[in-house]
Formats: sequence, C-alpha cells, structure tokens
Amino acid sequence: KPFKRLLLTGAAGGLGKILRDRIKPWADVVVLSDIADLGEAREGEEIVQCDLADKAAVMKMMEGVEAVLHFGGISTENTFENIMHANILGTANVYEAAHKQGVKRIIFASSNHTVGFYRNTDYIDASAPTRPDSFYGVSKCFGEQLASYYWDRTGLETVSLRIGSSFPEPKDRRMMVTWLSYDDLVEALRRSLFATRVGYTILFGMSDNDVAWWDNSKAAHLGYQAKDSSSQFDDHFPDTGEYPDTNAAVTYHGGAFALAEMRYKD
Ligand code: NAI
Ligand code: 15L
Repeated sequence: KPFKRLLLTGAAGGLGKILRDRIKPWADVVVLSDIADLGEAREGEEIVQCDLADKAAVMKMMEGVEAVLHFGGISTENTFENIMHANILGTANVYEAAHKQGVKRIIFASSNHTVGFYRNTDYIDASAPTRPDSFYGVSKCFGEQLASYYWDRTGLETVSLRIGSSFPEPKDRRMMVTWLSYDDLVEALRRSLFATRVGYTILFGMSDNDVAWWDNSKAAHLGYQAKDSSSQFDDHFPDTGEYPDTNAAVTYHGGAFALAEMRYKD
C-alpha cells in the first residue's frame, strides 16, 4: 500500500465515517482520531481519542505518520472561543506536530466559507482574496495561511480542499451549485495525496454541477475530474431561471453562514 501510516482527524464526523472505509486501501495502518468515541479499532486501524487542542497528545499521535487528512474541528458557525480552541489551536498543533514528526503532506479540509461573502454573480479562482463569512470561515482562512507558511518555511506540502457541500444529496438550491458527492470527495483526496508535487495548492471541492461559482484551473496539476453532478437532483430544486438569483439562501457563496448571528463567546 502507498503509505505505512495515514492519519485521519475528525474520523467520527459525517465525512470521517464515510472516509474510514474508503481510505483503507491507501495505508497499512489508518490512524483514526477524534474527540468523540470511535468504537472499536478494526483490522488495519488504530484509534486515538484526543482533543486536537492537546499539543502533547497530537505530537504523540503523529509519530510515524506519513500523510494527514485533517478533517477534525468544529464544522459550522459557533462562538469565536470554541472555534479558536478546536480549529485555530487544534490546526496549529496538527501542523507543528506534522512538521516535527516529518510528515510529508497534509490535506486540509478547508471550506467554501473562506470565500463565503462572494455573491452568486461572482466567479472566482484560487487567487481571489479570501472573504470569510463567519468566525468558522476565518478559522479556515487561518488554517490555509498556516499551511502556506509551513510549506514556504519547512517544505511540508498541503492541499487545502475548500469543500463546498459534501452530503448524500444537495439540501437546497444553493447546494445544487456547491455539492460535492462522496465519490468525488474521495477522488479529490486521492489526487491530492498522490499527485507528485503539490507545494501549497488550493482545490475547490465540488462535483461537475451545471452551475459553478469556482474555477479550479489553478489546481490543474492535481488532475482532479469530478464524475458526479447535482443535475441528477434537478427535479428536487427546479431552476427558477432568475439571474441574478435574489433568493436570500443563494445571495452569497456561503449561503446562510453569511447571515448567522455573531457570537464571540457564550
Ligand atoms: P463533523 O462536524 O460531522 O465532523 C467533525 C469532527 O471533528 C467531529 O467528529 C468532532 O467530534 C471532531 N472535533 C471537533 N472538535 C474537535 C477537537 N477539539 N478535537 C478533536 N476532534 C474534534 O463535520 P463534517 O461534515 O464531517 O466535516 C469534516 C471537516 O470538513 C470539517 O473540518 C469541516 O469544517 C470540513 N468541511 C465539511 C463540509 C461538508 O460539506 N461536510 C464542507 C466544508 C468543510
Ligand atoms: C461547511 O463548511 C460545513 O462544514 C458543512 O456543514 C456545510 O454547511 C457546508 O460548509 C456548506 O456550505 O454547505
């Protein structure tokens, strides 16, 4: 198998549960980590239950690891204090431990909410300035900048996968644009892990949907090609034909995140 030890953080989450089996062919041992319970380790698995904000635990978990799929953290808007703990401190611990333990590459589960304040009439590529739509989005911008810094300073490579909406099906009109099927997610991870050189690359995680807000030409060297399209769900969310679409849910790339209440602390 290509890797001896591959670490997946956030393994108990919605995407982690899907990836747990799908990434097995890539490593002799998949190290599964989460703050939540992960159940029993199956063959070819090791389980580490820890808080990513616990630096010593993260340093130990990283021993012998060759590559990391960093999916752990708070995945929607929350108080700044909670986001700071899990996403900012947690991601910093992951990068520092990875550097110290000689990890070659990290795939960082970033988010469309790094650019969530662009409007539905904007078509952007990876060179567009970030426009976070939430404290959550700001934390993902921090993770991306940290990844860029570790690449320039230490040679640790990262693909920041700005995931759109990765669920079994789109849940609203916006997700017809932002949807990333699970198969396409796995393909994006495979390309990101196995491309010869990635340096620091940003890849928008979307399927081959009829409407797109994001241009992946700056990540062409990864060779990612989506196979699925949200068009199979057209009858669930018929196109109104209105352009620009004035529906509040699709005004911004980040949808409702851009309108959520700001909570610094509880
Ligand atoms: P999720 O919320 O289901 O999973 C996140 C996991 O991280 C949870 O199991 C949680 O227990 C764990 N976690 C939270 N705080 C932690 C901490 N301090 N220490 C250790 N583990 C902690 O989210 P989901 O949907 O599986 O997303 C996974 C990753 O992908 C997240 O980083 C999210 O921001 C990102 N993402 C997901 C998208 C999607 O459409 N599902 C879209 C964009 C980004
Ligand atoms: C995200 O970043 C979240 O993790 C996920 O739960 C969805 O809200 C997704 O973005 C989205 O924008 O649809």
